[in-house]
Amino acid sequence: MCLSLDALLTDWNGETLVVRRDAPSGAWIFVAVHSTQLGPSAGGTRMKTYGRLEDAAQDALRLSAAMTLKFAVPRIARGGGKAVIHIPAALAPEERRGVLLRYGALVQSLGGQFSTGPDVGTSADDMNVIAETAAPYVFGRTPSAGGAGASGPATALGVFTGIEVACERVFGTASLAGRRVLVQGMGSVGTALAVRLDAAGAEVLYHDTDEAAVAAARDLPFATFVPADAVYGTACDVFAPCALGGTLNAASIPRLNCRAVVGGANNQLGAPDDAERLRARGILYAPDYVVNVGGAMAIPGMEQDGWSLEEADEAVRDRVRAALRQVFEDAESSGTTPETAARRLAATHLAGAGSPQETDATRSMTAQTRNGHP
Ligand code: PPY
Repeated sequence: MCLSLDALLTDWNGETLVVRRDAPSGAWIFVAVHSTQLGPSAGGTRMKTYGRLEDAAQDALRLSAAMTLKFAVPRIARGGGKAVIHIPAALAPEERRGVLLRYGALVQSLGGQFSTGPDVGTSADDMNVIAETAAPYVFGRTPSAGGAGASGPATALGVFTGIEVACERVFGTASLAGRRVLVQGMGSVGTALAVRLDAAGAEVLYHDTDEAAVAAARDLPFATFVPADAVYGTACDVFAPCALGGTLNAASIPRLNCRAVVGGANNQLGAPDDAERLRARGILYAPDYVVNVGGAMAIPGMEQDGWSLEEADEAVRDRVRAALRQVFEDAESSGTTPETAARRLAATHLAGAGSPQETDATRSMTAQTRNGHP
């Protein structure tokens, strides 16, 4: 469904939206700062081709709101933001570099209100380029450029921990030995998750719509490919959405044949009702932003707070485990869905930092629109 910009902005309870037309490439850049209540905002830069401009804006707005929840649940002192670069078509390397440099200058002009990192369609190498014009507001550069590298492995560690917590709740043991997990999407998070699951003795099934990703996954001899029409119906213990958002919806949920859903993708629920749909089917859902915080926790932790890799891994494991256990317990004791329990937890943490967010009284939004040229 495509919403008007009016509806998108009215529904979004964030702070600032910057819109920039990149004339040389024909790209549109959206930087959405949803909240700076807990600290300056941070969030990845997503780069892809959308059907319509509204779709790109919607992605930036929704993803920025998810980042606020992601940081608020484990009480990380950052706010939610996200950037989307909507490119008209695949760009030649020099054109791509040009867009990233001009985008970096835009990030720099925000003066630290927004810092960025990798997301779908951008890599650690891209962060190196963006940092040429946006430093110090860039996370996740390559180690050779002084960064902590790709965020996928840390995100996968958090998702893996979430799967353990869900299994502990559903089966009475966190051990993954012999558990069957279906990974939807074999990008950087899905692949790292599959490797961890195999090392823990789980049986790994996977699907990806992209032929190159499937070809790469063939290098993982332990993983079994599942065709597109069997993704939702295949029997498994845990279904792990690690591709794009919206895969849990009115069409897919009735087909699921699993006990729990725990994955790395952002915004997995197509609509708010889908959390209740999952609960009605007896499927335990781990809210995406509770378990996919690993990259956003570990990379800034290592680059800004001086954590070692071991300290970052420990922080991701401990904080995801504690948060998800609490969310499941709160959901059970209050007779609600884990999604509602997690939102309440985030709201409590946000309220503790200052005035409560997400109430009608504080639902103020200032949309600042810029249409400029570099
Ligand atoms: C996300 O978790 O969705 C991100 O945006 C990743 C991120 C955010 C901030 C710094 C590094 C990675």
